[in-house]
Amino acid sequence: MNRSESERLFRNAQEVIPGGVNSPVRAFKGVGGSPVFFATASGPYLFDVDGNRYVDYVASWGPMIQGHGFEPVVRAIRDQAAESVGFGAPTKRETQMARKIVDTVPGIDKVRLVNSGTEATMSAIRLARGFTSRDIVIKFDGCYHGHSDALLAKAGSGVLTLGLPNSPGVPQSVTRHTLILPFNDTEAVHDAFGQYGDQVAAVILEPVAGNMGCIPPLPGFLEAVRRITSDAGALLIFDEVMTGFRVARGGAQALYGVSADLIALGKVIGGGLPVGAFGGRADVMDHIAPEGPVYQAGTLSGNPLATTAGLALLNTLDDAFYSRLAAQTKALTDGLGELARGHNIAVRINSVCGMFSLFFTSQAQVATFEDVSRCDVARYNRFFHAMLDAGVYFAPSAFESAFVSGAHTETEIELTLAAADRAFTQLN
Ligand code: KE4
Repeated sequence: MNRSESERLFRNAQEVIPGGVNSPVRAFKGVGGSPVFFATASGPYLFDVDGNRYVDYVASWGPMIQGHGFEPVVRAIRDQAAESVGFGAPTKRETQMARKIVDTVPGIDKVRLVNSGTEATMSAIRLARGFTSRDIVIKFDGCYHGHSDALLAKAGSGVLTLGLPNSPGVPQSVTRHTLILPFNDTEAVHDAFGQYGDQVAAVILEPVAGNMGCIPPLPGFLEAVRRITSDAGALLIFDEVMTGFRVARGGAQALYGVSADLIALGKVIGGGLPVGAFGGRADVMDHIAPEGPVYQAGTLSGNPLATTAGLALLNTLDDAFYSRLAAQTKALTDGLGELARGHNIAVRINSVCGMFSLFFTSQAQVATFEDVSRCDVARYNRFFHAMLDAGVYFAPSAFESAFVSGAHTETEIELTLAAADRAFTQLN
């Protein structure tokens, strides 16, 4: 497949943008080769600058849950842009967006809109620390919550030693309040609270991890974390930036029946435009300025264009939509699994409604970051490029999730399975 124009544009981009991209994963460093530059998109399809068409499973990393160029969103943006793209003052639309989130996401009494998932989780952590007057935050290995300093931490030498920076520029004085535990490890959470219990402000996790590939919670894990945090007076923060309005209409809380104290949202709620949000119990949220003392702010937070786009999308996501999305996801992942078995290729496919990952491994399950690290990344990368050349665009990293949209029909599923059949042949 000819991608010479993408390669030329990438060379140009690298002259004026670090790494040629505005977010690292886009640079294809994980899979090798030169990133694809896209020109336009429609429904489940992307079209690159060389005129090649791809079935899209990145979905702008999640937001395009109804596919690209979704008419209700396009029309809403067009109409709002003609009125104003921003005032820096309250608008009715923000209240409508907040009401939609409060009415749909369990456990959210009040919500603050921000501009990214990073802002949402960073603000939720500051709020939890302010509300509890405690400093320690517990996160899990392989979970990603954006790039705020406190969360760019890696596990210390021992499981229960406090975090070390995992990026230059992050002071150790910040990450020493961050404790990193193995995901899906209830005993580790018990032990951590045994050692730090009354110092822990919050536990933050992706209820379905999506940033080490798709890793659903093991039975009982979310319930145990909920019980342990409640007993210790710590807050439970669900980072649903990826799972919110994706894995179910009420997100992972609805899917698993476990309620958090604070929930971070992003991606889908912006309809493709920059929107994040954090919300939760009113007694906690009322600690946020100007109502309370915990400071948080944003020039474009809740701006009319982004909230209009987000609302236009959210208003189309009813229960019937999620039933169809779950069915399409299952049809695709069942088909991929069957093809891999037919080619005697060992894969483990983890999936929940609307998102999934292929792990090239013979392990019986992939449930922790350690399991993920034992998977064959080189094989994923060869699979990725074989699919790309066959016109199917998966995430350019083995440590990401693939996303299905409401625009993916049986046609796209058959195209994808036919491409996978050829790709698996090339892997043998
Ligand atoms: P943003 O600041 O990128 O809007 O959101 C950060 C974030 C927070 N929480 C979760 C669960 C997330 O998945 C993300 C961002 N996800 C990545 C992809 N896995 C965004 C893609 C990128 O970094 O370019």
